[in-house]
Amino acid sequence: MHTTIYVISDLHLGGAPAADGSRGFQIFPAKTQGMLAAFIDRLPTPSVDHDCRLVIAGDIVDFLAEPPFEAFSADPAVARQKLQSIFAHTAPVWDALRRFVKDRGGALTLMLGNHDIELSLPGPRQCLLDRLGPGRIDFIYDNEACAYGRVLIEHGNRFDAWNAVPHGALRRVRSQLSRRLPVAPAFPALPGSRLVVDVMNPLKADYPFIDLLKPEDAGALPIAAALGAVGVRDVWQFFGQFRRQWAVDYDEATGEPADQTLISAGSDIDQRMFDLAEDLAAGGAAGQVSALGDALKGAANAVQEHVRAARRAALYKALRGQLSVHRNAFAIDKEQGTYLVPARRSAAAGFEVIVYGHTHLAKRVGLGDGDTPLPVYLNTGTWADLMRVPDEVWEPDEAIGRDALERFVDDLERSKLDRWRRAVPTYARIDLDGDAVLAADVHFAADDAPISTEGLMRHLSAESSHA
Ligand SMILES: [Mn+2]
Repeated sequence: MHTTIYVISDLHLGGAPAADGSRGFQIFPAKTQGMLAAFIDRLPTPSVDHDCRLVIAGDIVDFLAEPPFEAFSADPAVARQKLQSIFAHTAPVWDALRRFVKDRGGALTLMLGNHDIELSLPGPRQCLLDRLGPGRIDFIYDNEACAYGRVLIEHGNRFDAWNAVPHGALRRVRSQLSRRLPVAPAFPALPGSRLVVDVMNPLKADYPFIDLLKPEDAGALPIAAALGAVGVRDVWQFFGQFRRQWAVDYDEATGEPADQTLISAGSDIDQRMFDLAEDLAAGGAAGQVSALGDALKGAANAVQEHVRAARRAALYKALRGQLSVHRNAFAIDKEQGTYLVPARRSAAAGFEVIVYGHTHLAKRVGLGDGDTPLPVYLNTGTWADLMRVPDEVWEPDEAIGRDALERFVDDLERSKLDRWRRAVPTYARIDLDGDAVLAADVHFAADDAPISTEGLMRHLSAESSHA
């Protein structure tokens, strides 16, 4: 029996379009919805000797983009309403999934991420299944990974200290909710979600690019501080408390991400990013920035010229402070240790293909000795929009870098985001004969070509098709 498994992730479906028809809180605009629906309709129809499975490996929808904005929608009725609103704004995708499952007999596996944990609550979960079925549908939560023979698939957030879900706590919430009993203690919002709702969302009116910075971790702190965000210190403190209080709740069976070699809690990078953020919020010209943080909540674009200049200087410092993180973002064969270390551990346990999402950056990294195609680590990338900072910003020559940044920020402030913002949808495809892996790679959805760094740069810099 042949099986082809397609894996996509990080759709972040949700958010209402703005009143003027622009994207508003959507990072998955209508055009990409059409592409995704076409992709799903193109998937092979299963036959007696060839099965076809689609796995959507987390961050399917984005509850953080739905008003009223909160880091976790604890009230299941509210979560349900948000899900209905998401269905209404992204109907072509759900219609295509339903055709695949119900009309064509395709197998669909849904996995929980970190922006869609409310999907696991009893009410929303039933809503989701009703929208898609009947048919062969699995919904995987409670921190289980998906294993198909020697293929391991997971969202990848459990290795990210800002966005790992305390699944033990989430399971207790569900157990209470299913009996309509009061939930105590309340489910703790994730630090990454607090960062989105408390720090980044208020910046969106003036700096719509802010929600393209993924995943939400310490790297966003200096940028937010540079843009005059309030609440950076609060979120940092919350992060520290959260780690101490909930570390035991990540994986009840093995305690795995409590293992400091796997999860990057309190790492040097986190501390350095926070220090830089503090520095930017307190120091010199940028000091005026925070003092005027309230301007952000008032009329959009009411930011004065001298504040704007201060913010640019601070933003330049913030971006330059993250050079090492950004440099390899679009190199498809370079992945952070945060994800490679656990992927290697899974390879050592016998898996030949390890697939994560979450980072929004498509990758293919060989885990074997030499050039053997297996074992391999794949990252599915994202169908949500990506933002590329122009290369010149990283130039060793500061004058060139500053100049490039000036132009970049000009565009961002004028909401000419289209020049820097692209959807470059990707998917992983794994072909199996029984348990034997015949092929495993990540492809561009636009032309089905295997990903390459050159191809990715070409897609990112292509003339905007959004405009
Ligand atoms: Mn995620």
